[in-house]
Amino acid sequence: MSATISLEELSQHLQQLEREAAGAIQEAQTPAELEELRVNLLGRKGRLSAVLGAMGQLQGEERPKVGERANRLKEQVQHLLGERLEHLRSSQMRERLKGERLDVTMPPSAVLPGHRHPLVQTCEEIVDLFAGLGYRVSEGPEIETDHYNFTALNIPAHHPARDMQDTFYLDRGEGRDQTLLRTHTSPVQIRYLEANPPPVRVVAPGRVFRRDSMDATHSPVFHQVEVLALDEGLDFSHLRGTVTTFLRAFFGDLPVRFRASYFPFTEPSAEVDVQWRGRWLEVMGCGMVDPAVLEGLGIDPGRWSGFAAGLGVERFCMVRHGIDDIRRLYTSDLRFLEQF
Ligand code: 2NL
Repeated sequence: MSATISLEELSQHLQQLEREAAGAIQEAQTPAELEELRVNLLGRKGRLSAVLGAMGQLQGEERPKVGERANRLKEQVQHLLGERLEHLRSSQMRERLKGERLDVTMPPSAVLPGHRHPLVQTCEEIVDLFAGLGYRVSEGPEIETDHYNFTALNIPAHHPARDMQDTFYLDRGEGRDQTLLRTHTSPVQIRYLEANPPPVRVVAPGRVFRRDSMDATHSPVFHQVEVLALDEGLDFSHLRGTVTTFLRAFFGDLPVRFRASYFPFTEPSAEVDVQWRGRWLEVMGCGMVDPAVLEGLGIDPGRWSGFAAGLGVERFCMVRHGIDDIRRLYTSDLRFLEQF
């Protein structure tokens, strides 16, 4: 006859199992470890099953007592496993939240700050300088008509700027109503003069369009700022003083020179150069508003005179920052843009 097991011994086994289980569960560090424990303790081939298996050796009336005891132990172990699992999960979540915490009070100097695109910064700076001289800021449509973009500016019928090669013409309209993408922001000033009697000081920033292929110095879309002053008694010295003051405010105190030039909408006209790092660079065009432009608007050129100037924002931005390729300003390369 095989060695029998007494009720006493089985009870001790169960007690020992209870102690060991409680200790092991408290020490488990991961849900996976807990699952392993559950299989070892409560699984079909686990410790509790082994104890229950030995129950067959007990006398009939003793079995229910041990059975009841074993069932209580099973429930207790399940409860402890559940508690520990809950605890591990919530501390895991606490750790994760600690790592993902966002400190909304952190000062901006501690993170990489966002900023405006260099082109936008340049444009705002230019507009601000003229705003500081008393100029009103005005904007207008990017889709213009032949009349506002060319005719009102004294640009004659067969001028090269009107060529299909240079201008994006749109389908709708014909004659003076022919639509096109504006090639400069001058039409904004024509519209401003139609709505506001002189004296006028206006600065017109915006996107303009020309049929150029993209290369290091050309883009079919670029940005322009034009300024116009119209008053009694304005002459070339006012133009020269305003442009020189503006350029020195923007680039610093450097030599500025005016060269005679030609635009259909100004007479006389000039191109303006600055001496930047020892080299003369052409940066803008200007002139006294041609009397024909004023007459077209019903403004008496005998009483009112004015000056105007226009510049490319990309060029200003590139000269200021030593950027050698206009495409840099249009390719959204953050490693490049973050430098400004
Ligand atoms: C350039 C030259 C210029 C103007 C723009 C203008 C506007 C009116 C009347 C007369 Cl409403 N003139 N604008 C005048 C001279 C030059 O731009 O090189 N732009 C990039």
